[in-house]
Amino acid sequence: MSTTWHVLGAGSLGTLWATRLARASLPVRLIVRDAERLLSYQAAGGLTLVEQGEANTYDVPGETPDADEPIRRLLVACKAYDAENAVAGVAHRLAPDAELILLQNGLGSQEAVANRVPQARCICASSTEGAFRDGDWRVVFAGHGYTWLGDAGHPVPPFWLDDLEAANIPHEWSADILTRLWRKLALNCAINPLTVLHDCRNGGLQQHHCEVATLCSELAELLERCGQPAAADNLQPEVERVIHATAANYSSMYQDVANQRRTEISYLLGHACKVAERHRLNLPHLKQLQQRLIAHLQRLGLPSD
Ligand code: NAD
Ligand code: KPL
Repeated sequence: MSTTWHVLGAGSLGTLWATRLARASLPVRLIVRDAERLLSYQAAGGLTLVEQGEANTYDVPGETPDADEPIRRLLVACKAYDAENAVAGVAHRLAPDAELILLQNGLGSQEAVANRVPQARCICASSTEGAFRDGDWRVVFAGHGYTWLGDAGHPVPPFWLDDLEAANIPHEWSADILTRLWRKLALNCAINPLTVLHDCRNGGLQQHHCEVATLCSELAELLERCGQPAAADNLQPEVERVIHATAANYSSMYQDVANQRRTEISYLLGHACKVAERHRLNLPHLKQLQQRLIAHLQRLGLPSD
């Protein structure tokens, strides 16, 4: 009998994973916030995944954090700023051999979760898949990609990667997951805040080449200093390649701001600035970018943490 996948967070990525696991006949349960959300979920009749215009609904059983069943495998699919609290809400149910898969972008939330549940194995993920919600309990699979998974403290891959294979979730076990997370964080820091401040698509940053280059050079300095030289390697050409390849897209932070949603700033630029400070590294442009972004979010009445 396969171990049940408990999915915490019925948003874009949580639904994308839960529906594909369910489609492969693997046992999945969805943990929603509270009894009210559970009623709403049950009334909807399941989770809907829209792929290439075709919608399919999967009757994934739902439950609240205070359900009885012990949790052995937990997919944490909340935003970075919600992850620690959400995990704290189910910590009492974690089995002694529990494993957590953390889907959060950026850095900082993974450590906070791991400290909260020191007995559990925490596996970090970095994903280039794209999905968005077009209704309650409904998600559109918008961009095919890949998910890298890894455990910085324990290089042996878990046996349940077979479940991901069966569910057609493209993935790879990564021995250097921290390097991948830092590289993605650096890309996001060089691109996302500027798209918000210049109010443009990613391609609009081609007009701000010098500003991007200066940020890349400071980010590379930070990566070198915090023991991630591989993540610093050729950062600027990679940022320019991504700007070009995604020229027509709005960055995820741009979309959050446009939809008046809280951003993950503290786990991206905020984390970079915090680590720089810890290393007594002076990165004036990065710091100024953080201050400009915070001021911008505050002007819009959005949380700046
Ligand atoms: P989302 O906002 O769509 O979903 C998060 C869900 O978690 C929401 O439904 C929210 O209600 C739920 N949640 C929060 N606290 C909870 C709690 N205590 N109990 C139960 N549920 C709770 O977010 P998302 O877009 O799926 O992003 C999740 C993470 O994945 C983020 O860090 C994001 O940056 C990253 N990511 C997202 C995408 C994407 O395409 N959406 C791609 C790559 C990475
Ligand atoms: O990941 C991204 C995002 O928008 O969050 C890209 C497209 C790489 C821009 O930083």
